[in-house]
Amino acid sequence: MPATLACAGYRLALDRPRLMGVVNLSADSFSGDGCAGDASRAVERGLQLVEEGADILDLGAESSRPGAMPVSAEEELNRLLPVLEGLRGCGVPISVDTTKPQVMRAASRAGASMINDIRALEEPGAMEAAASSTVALCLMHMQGQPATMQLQPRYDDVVQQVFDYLSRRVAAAMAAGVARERLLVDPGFGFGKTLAHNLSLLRHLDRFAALGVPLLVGLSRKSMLGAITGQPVGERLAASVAAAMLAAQRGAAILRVHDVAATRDALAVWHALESGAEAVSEREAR
Ligand code: HH2
Repeated sequence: MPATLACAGYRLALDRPRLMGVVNLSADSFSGDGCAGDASRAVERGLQLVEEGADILDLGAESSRPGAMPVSAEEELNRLLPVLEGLRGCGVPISVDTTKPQVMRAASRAGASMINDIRALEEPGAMEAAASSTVALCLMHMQGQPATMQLQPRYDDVVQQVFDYLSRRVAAAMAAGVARERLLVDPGFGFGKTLAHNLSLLRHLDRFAALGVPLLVGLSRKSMLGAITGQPVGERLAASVAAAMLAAQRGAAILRVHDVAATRDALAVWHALESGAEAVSEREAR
C-alpha cells in the first residue's frame, strides 16, 4: 500500500493515522456545525482545525443527510470558492466534498488537493473530470440515494458487497488513467446502512486493506453513535473519539472528524503506546 497519498502539490505521509477536519458550508448539515454560507466563519473554522492538528481539511457545500436541500453546481461553487481561496495557503491540503464534475473541475483549478466523492465518481462526467486533474480521489460506498438511503438498506453480506463495489471503482478509476497513489476508499458509514451493517463494517475494517489503497473513515457524530449511546448529535464527542480510535486500530489511514483536538489527543495516547515511551517526555508523562 502506498505510504504517501499524492494530492496535487502535496504528498500526505500515511505513516500514522491522519485527521481530516470537516468544514461544512451548508446550513443543514446533520452534525449541526454548518457555516451557512458565511465564508469568513468557515475560513476561521478551517484555520482553527489546522491549529488543533488537522492534516487535511474537507470542505462540503451540500449536505448529504436524508432530506437535505439539493444544491445547484453554481450555488455549491458560490459557497466553496471564497472559502477555498481563504484556506489555500493554510499549510494543509484542502479536500472538496462534491459529486458534481463541474465543481470538481473548478475546485481543482482553484487549488483543491483532493476530491471526496460520496458517489465514487459515478455521476456522468465525474470520472473524466477527476481523472484529468492531479488531485487525490476518495471513492465512497453508498447504497441508494441520500434522500431515501436509510429507509430499507439491504445486503446479503455487507462487508463483501462494499468491498467488491470499492474494488470495482478503484479498477474503473485506474482504467480512466488515475494512478493508484492518488486513490483512497471509504466504506461510507451511515450511507444506506443499518446499525448492524455499520458495526459489521467497523468490525471487519482491516479486510479493506486488501484493496491496496488507503482507507478513509467518517464516523464522527453519526447516528449509529446516537443509536448506541442514546446521545443527541451535539453530545457524541466521546463516542466519536472512541469510534475514531477503533477505526485507526483497524487500519484507517485518514479519519474524517468534526472534533480534531479531542481525536488528536486520543490518537497521541495510542501512538505513544505503539511507538514506546521515548516519544513522551518526563514532563508530558506526568
Ligand atoms: N460523511 C458525511 C459527508 N461526507 N465523506 C466521506 N468520504 N465519508 C463520510 O463518512 C462522509 C463524507 C456526512 O457528514 P457531514 O459532512 O458532517 O454531514 P452533512 O453531509 O450533513 O453535511
